[in-house]
Amino acid sequence: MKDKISNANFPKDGCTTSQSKRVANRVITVGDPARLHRFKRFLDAEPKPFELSSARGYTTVTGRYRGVPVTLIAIGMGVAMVDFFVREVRAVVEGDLAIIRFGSCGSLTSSLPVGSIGVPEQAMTISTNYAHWHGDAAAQEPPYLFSPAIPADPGLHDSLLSTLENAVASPSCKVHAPKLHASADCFYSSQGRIDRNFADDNDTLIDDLVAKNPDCSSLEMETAHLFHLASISRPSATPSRIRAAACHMVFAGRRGDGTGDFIDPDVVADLEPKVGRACLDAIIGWNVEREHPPAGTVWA
Ligand code: R1P
Ligand code: URA
Repeated sequence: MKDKISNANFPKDGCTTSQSKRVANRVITVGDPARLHRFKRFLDAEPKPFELSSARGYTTVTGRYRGVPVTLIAIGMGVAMVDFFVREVRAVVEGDLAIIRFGSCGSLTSSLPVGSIGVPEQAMTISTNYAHWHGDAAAQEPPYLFSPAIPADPGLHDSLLSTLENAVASPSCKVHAPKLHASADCFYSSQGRIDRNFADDNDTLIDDLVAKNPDCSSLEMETAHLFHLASISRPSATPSRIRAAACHMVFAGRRGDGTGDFIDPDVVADLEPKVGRACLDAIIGWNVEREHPPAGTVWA
């Protein structure tokens, strides 16, 4: 079944994302390739990590961390990029996949201040409802749609949370486990940023979101789709599972007391390597069933 899917739908020599088959069962994904380049130095020097940047904007580094095969992949921004990444990695990796996303977010509550870390238990989506602007029933349609909550893998979430609490938490950096995070399909309109050049109809979006989802604490763009794909992956067909969890550094205050706050670059420089290392520690500590070393000479 898996071969059929790969052969029919995916390029023969690796994927659109150009990860080829050199992807480990344990994956850390970030958005920004610069973030990936800053923490790929944590990988073991030997065997020399495999590295590939694709024309489609993915950067993949596969190496070992404390002897365990791990892949780091920078995917850029947005739902489409997560979707290519997860589906194409699933198509080429045998066995279970454990994926941790390490990203940044905006905060909707003063209990998750700028400079803290959120490790959400669940994530929902905020999607542009095009029917609000187009078609016969436009007047009746709301501009944005809120999905139900989609859980992270509870075990991987707990393991990531406790690793971050031990390694990163300090008086100046709290590690929280918000019940709910939201991933929007855009950075501006569907995250409630006002742009007078467009009729986004989003002036009340953040208030509506929080009124309907009082637990929703933060906003970014990819995590909910990652949790969604992990939860609908078909263990019986592959046969294997995808387990996913995420942590976000809070970059911006979007609501309440912290509105307008933005993280200091020095705080990012201090936090990012600690969080990156904690993600690596959590992923290698996780028990991956049916683990296969990635293909390629250094892995033989
Ligand atoms: C927006 O600036 C980007 O930052 C966040 C959002 O999800 C979006 O991709 O993620 P990264 O910090 O992973 O880039
Ligand atoms: N990433 C987002 O998508 N939104 C924010 O507010 C901050 C980071």
